[in-house]
Amino acid sequence: MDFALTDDQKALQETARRFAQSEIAPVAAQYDQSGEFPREIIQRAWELGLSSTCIGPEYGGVGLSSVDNCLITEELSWGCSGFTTSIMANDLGLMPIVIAGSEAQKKEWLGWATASFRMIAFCLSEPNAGSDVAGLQLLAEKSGDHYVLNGTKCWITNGGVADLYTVFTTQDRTSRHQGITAFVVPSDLPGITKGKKEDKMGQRASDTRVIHFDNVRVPASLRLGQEGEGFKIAMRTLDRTRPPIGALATGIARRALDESLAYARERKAFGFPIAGFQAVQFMLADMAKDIEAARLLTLQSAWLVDHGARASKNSSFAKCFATDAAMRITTDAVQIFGGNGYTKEYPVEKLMRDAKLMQIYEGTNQIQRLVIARELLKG
Ligand code: COS
Repeated sequence: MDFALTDDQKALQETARRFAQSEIAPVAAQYDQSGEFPREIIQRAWELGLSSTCIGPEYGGVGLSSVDNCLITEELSWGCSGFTTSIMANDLGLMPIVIAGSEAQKKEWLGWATASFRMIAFCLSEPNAGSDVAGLQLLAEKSGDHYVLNGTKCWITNGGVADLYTVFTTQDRTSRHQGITAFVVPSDLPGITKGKKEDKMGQRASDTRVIHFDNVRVPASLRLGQEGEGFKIAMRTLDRTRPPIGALATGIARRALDESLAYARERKAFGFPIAGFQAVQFMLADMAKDIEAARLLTLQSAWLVDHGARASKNSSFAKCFATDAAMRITTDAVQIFGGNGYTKEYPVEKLMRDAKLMQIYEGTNQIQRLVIARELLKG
């Protein structure tokens, strides 16, 4: 077992770290306040090869491994998880094409996504089907050589800014997972309308919206895989995209620890820096220990993905553990900062708000536990 990174991985990590420190962190609070989408900065991340990393070189992409992607993601998220969610959502949106696209579809759409800067969104959740994917209702009715899409998606990251959606539909609302079919859908097709940007508690730089599909005619050539294969495409996608969510959470947690260490060394109480008090030291020690565990689980699940194994259980370990840890760690960071931590003058309240979303998106942590338990009980 070798825990050492290769020289290429170190260089990649360094590129992402410098980008996060110089381009993201200095403006993160400003975008958090305004809720604007930082398009130029996201584009620069793409230009550096830090976004859409799952596209292989045969289609013009950088073709990073899942481990490489996790290394980048942790660094970017140290700068701001809202920016990083927008960057990583491109890979989430592209992954169904990587997994299930025909060679012709890959050439067309992955090639298109590398030819110039494009934003992508993964459209799975609906107002009445978040955790229960098999219950989704967006209807795709066959009409000659087209499908006609009607329904609504919600909580779509990059929803308002995406050029392309991967959309999960049903052809029969009663047939649960067996009726689900996936499509590649250009976002400018007639009948697609975008709701307002959600006014979120955290990760406010990322653009999250409702998307309505009203008689949207999608050519049959844009169907991914066969009719009825959409559910498994979605599940296989999430198996691969949950490790980077672990990395995103680890980045938030690492930032909270860095801020806490600096503050604890400086802030005095009873005549001494609070870093000298065991009550604070124990919190710092727990933070560091949990960050290390989160990173190891994350990289292990990414390694399994890279080795072609079905990584459902380990991806859920990583997503669930790292995001719960980030919530605890950012809450403790606010505690270490005391009253100051509860104000926007200091960076830790934003980290705590940002961390909360991590326990909810890409499958709530209750769903992760359900996936883990089912895998265990399979025997
Ligand atoms: N890879 C491949 N196939 C999978 C799979 C996976 N990871 N997980 C399930 N399947 C298959 C099952 O083997 C089963 O196949 P058969 O019909 O051939 O037996 C089929 O898919 C249905 O699986 P299951 O019965 O487990 O489906 P459920 O409806 O019970 O739902 C959960 C499973 C809850 C795990 C799923 O709905 C889920 O992941 N929900 C959370 C969604 C989510 O993360 N949303 C976030 C928004 S996207 S950012």
